[in-house]
Amino acid sequence: MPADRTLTIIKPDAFGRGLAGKIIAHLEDAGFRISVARVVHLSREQAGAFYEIHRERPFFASLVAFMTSGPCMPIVLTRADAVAALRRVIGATDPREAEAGTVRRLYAESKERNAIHASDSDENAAREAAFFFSDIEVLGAR
Ligand code: FUP
Repeated sequence: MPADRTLTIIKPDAFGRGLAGKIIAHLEDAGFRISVARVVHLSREQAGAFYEIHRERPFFASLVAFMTSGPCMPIVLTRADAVAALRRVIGATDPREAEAGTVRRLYAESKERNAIHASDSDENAAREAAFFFSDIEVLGAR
């Protein structure tokens, strides 16, 4: 995947509260454009596979329960320097530590129910985009 793409997920807390539109507008205002998007309700197996890297962490079971609690919205976004730019826009994992004006500061409820996911490297962006979308969906328009 080219370095100008990243993967976000509007998580079940934000999606269920009807905040998808506001969050997408926030991302578009920050210069991102939607490449491909869908709404999915993850199974426990799927959520566990997505967060495989955290499987041994104490919060893993709770995180999987949260991520399977309702639909969420994975989106591939494009922008120059996409991965780093999106990390800045979403703010710190814990909304109490997130800077004013960031998505998590505005919309997150807690460190777990934190409204939005963003890939943390180009390598993970490619892996995470491939988790939700086919190559044709991600790269077809290029
Ligand atoms: P981030 O990249 O900011 O989403 O944060 P991490 O990769 O550190 O964590 C992944 C997800 O695990 C977070 F979005 C929320 C969840 N998490 C918890 O629920 N509790 C914690 O103590 C840390 C992370």
